[in-house]
Amino acid sequence: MRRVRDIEEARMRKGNLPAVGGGEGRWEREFPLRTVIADDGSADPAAVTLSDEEAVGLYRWMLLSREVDERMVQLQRQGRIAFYIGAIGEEATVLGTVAGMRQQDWLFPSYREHAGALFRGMPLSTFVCDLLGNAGDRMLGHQMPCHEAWAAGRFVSISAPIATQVPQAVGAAWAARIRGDDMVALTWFGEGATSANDFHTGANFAGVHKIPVVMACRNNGWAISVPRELQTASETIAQKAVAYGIHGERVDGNDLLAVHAATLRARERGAAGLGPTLLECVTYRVEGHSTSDDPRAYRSAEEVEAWRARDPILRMGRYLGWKRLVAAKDTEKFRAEAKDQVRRAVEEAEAFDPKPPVETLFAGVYAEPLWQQREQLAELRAAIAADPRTASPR
Ligand SMILES: Cc1ncc(C[n+]2csc(CCOP(=O)(O)OP(=O)(O)O)c2C)c(N)n1
Repeated sequence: MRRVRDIEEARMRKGNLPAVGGGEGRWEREFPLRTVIADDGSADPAAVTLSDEEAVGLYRWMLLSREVDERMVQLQRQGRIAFYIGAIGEEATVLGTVAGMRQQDWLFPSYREHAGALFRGMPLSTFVCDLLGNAGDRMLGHQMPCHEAWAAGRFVSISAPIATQVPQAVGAAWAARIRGDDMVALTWFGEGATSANDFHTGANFAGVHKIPVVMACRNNGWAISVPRELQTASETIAQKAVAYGIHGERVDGNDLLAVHAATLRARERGAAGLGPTLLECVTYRVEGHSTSDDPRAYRSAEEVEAWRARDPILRMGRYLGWKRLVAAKDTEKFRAEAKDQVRRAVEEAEAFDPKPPVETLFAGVYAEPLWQQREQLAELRAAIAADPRTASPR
């Protein structure tokens, strides 16, 4: 605990930039933090890779993502869902990257990128059904809540075991290249995941074989209660690319335009046969790790407040204001619409039966149920017939 406090104090001395590198040396210069939106909201038009319409659209996606996260935490607190893990403060990183990819590209998320699934067409009510594990849940209640997949949108299942999605993305991209498909895979992970074996396995293989993959690191400063500085002695995450002979970049992850432009560059490199990119998006996890976490136990309110002031939604709002595309009253309207959209989705989801049919308990496990499964199912049916509360959700 003492050590964490020392780290926080050091961060504050540096202008409270926990995730902007642990030192002031060579690597921060070698991998400069790229930004597009200036503090006053202005941007160099030559650096902007989104049309006005796309920029407004993505702003609305960020607002929706925020609303979803806030509402789902409320549902968890009310006991209506069991668990939630959101991306408050990381919206520009998630949406800037997914919007920089093409529809044919497969996405390999960690566990905070729900906005990516929604952006790729997963209906919001289906997402909520998944959280409820009810009859509308496409995972049939087999997954942990908050572990959605959306195959139609090429969004692979959320992956809780740290960094396992990295070699999976590399493998999928390799397969696509062998088949001659124009597909670049995108995978997301936290900075903590760059200490895990699978990150290294994936990065190494992708480097050797020049695999078309965008490795997007959401450097949000914390791996649950472990600060970035205790996670890795690297000054930046981007510099880890050097060890694998791959391209690395570091962008301001709270600047949607910077993230989008960097993703386009990374995708282009991959598609052109130049191999993977490790894209470090410097952002901050403003809330707890998940609904099971209380970050007040291990970090100061001061640090969090300083990051709230750097909110990616405010930043994008300033840009759109500078462009005269969105005024404060428009934001209020967008917010109200997002709220309504989420309210309707929750209503629709809660109208489903609270559990998937009992027959689906073993669905998708074996092509033909095993005798043991048939026996267990018969036993369960008998128990439900004897006392229907056996099947009740709570
Ligand atoms: C292999 C494995 N070890 C440990 C965990 C427990 N765990 C869940 S999230 C997490 C921290 C991950 O931090 P980071 O990669 O920085 O991502 P963030 O949560 O900050 O987005 C840990 C240790 C796990 N899910 N999988």
